[in-house]
Amino acid sequence: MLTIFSDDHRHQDGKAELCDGKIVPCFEMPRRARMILERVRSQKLGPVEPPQDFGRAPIERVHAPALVEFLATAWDAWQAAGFSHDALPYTWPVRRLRALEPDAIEGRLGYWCFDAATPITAGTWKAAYAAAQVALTGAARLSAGERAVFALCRPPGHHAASDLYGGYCFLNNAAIAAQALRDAGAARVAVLDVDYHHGNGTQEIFYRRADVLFASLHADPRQEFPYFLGHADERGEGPGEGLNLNYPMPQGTCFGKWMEALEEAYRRIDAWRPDALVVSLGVDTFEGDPISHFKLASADFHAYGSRLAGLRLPTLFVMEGGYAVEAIGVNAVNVLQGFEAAG
Ligand code: SP5
Ligand code: ZN
Repeated sequence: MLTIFSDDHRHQDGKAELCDGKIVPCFEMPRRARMILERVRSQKLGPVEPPQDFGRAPIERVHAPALVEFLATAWDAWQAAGFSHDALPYTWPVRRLRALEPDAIEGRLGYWCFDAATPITAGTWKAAYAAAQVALTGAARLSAGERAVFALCRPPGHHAASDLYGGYCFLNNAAIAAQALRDAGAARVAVLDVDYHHGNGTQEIFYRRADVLFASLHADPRQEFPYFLGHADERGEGPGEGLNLNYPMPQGTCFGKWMEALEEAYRRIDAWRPDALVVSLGVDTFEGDPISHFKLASADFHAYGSRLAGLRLPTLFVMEGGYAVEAIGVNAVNVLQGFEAAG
């Protein structure tokens, strides 16, 4: 399988995030991508190629230009305000307040970002932009006839909505790729999100769309981040009614139960007859993940990778979460090898 990778991911190297009331070192770190790349190489998964540059236009097919401009300029504004440490928000326009963008960068962060765990650093834009180009290059190769491509994106993307970032995500790589597949001629694209956390950003972007189906297996938002989206009764709206499929599961879920949800999502995707599949590949469902609570073992990743090949669709794997850094390469590449083993 072809892997697309950009070394520019290393420019997102945040120092700290707010986690359960404590400032802790960022879980989303450069070593994650290095470990995955190392495993791709040692397992001889296939060639590794750098991304092409498709510019900002395909990013703005799913994101508000104002968010993209904010991300591209926030660090400069932060520096101009006299700060040199990572930029995190601390006030948000929640209910009873007004969602008007203020002038002060300290307030603008809370306007555009929904959590206090996604630091903007000097290199954030460079890294996030590169990750989007990695996803776009993967989509282009799929459109050109590849059976499957691995977009080794970092930072991740599935929590980023059309005009909101957060959850370690800045640009929604999977949504950008799905839209690019549509624009290259695929009439229907399915996005299957297997990250431990709900893909709230992807859901929002395609919620009213009849041409993109979104299915997500994740920890119940009543128990887990992102807390405020991802319930089973969110089924899409208008032309997208019935094309948003959420499978929330309790903390402690084992592979058997998880696989039952995957089978249900599989049937729905298969019955919808899409032209391409985008997999938001988070491996934070692993039993050893430091911030998550599902119980998948490394071999389980190989098993469900094999199952995904059964859909017989051109498939783009887009890397999302996974924080057990020593195992992340094995787990991610196991999915890809399982897929390939099943043809
Ligand atoms: C892409 C992705 O996986 N983003 C996940 C963002 C999760 N951020 C919140 C983490 C909160 C962890 N709190 C539980 C700590 C357990 N000791
Ligand atoms: Zn996650």
